Amino acid sequence: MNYIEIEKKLGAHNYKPLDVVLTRGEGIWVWDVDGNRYMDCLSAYSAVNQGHCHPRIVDAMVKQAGRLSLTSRAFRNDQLSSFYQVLCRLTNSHKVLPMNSGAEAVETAIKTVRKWGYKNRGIPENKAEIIVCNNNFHGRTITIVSFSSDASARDGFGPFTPGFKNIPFGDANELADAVTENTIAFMAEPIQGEAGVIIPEDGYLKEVRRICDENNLVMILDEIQTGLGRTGKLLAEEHEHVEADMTLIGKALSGGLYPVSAVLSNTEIMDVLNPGEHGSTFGGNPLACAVAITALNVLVDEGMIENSAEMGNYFMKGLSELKNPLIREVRGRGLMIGLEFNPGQTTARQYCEELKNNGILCKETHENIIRFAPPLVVTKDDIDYAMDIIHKVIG
Ligand code: IF1
Repeated sequence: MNYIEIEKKLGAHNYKPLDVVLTRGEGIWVWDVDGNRYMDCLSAYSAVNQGHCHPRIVDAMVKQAGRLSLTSRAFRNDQLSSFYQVLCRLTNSHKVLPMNSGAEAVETAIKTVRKWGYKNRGIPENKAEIIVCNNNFHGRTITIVSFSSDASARDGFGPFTPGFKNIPFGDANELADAVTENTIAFMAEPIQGEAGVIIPEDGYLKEVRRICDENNLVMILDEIQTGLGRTGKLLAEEHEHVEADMTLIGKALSGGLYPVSAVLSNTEIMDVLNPGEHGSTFGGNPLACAVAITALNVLVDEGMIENSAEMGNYFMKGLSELKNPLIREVRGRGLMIGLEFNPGQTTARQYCEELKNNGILCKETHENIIRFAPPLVVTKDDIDYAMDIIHKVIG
């Protein structure tokens, strides 16, 4: 069967994947339809932090699928309360609003803080303003691409949603300068993922926290990619000992088995929502909740967060020994790692193709950055295995 030809003929061309057709996964490994094995160094953009087809999560999913999958929120189900408890206990949050995709969590946060701005801050109608960062990636809905600074995410998709102001990422002074009387919130990724694993200077989030407090702004952190162990902490905000008012999680919340996202919030903000004002058919369904409860427990019980910190350092040490003169920088936190080449001198894509041909799957971001983000169950031996190949391919 010609998978690729059929996809090209019948599918929308909104992706340019590596030409590898996968059929099976286990832990850090995936197999293609010809039986070749690859080490997954992308983890579905951090959605499979717990490793492919984690047996405990699969088991929870299969059991719940055979019992009750969906009630809608017209009725209650017996999994939702446990999901809330596990999540609030782990993240120290007051309240949860469950959704499905990451983009829906972002949209939910935007709706909620706008309402909070009008109700609690007395912002004049339709004037609420949210400050966001250049080179952000928060998803692909019309409202979200309205504040993207990436031309390809926006071109041809207007008219856009107003109410956003963009500032450079990583400079808290820019935030302080951008605040107006109608500013209600600041939203950012703690480490920018799609932008190329951009890590702000130590102290940035702490300073952002201070400015948000000073101006009564809601601090929203999009931890959809950085959260759930990826950076070596449960949430990346912990590296700076700060707590956002709203935290968005998704991706690995299900270990990659099902789309599950959530908005975590304090009570004051979440309480502005009343029945009928927001929701989703599938949000908070029992199947999603059962899967997410187990995905969270697995992350903690099996020491994956600590392993991410330790193996991240080991992985980065290996990469820092590369001799290729075109390498500009290796940076990362935990197992969220970027390898940047000098722009214009080579393409990251060609190395990704060559790595794929040698049994390592990873993906370029922009033309000159490779992202390495294996599942958090990776071991030293696995990294040694990968590093031999990476050194052979990249030099
Ligand atoms: C694709 C990128 C990564 C995210 C953050 C929200 C969302 C994402 C910080 C939206 C999603 C995904 C989307 C996926 C590729 C991937 C991605 F390259 F596009 F930018 F990871 F870096 N906030 N990121 O990273 O979550 O609605 O997709 O569940 O193919 O678009 P979603």
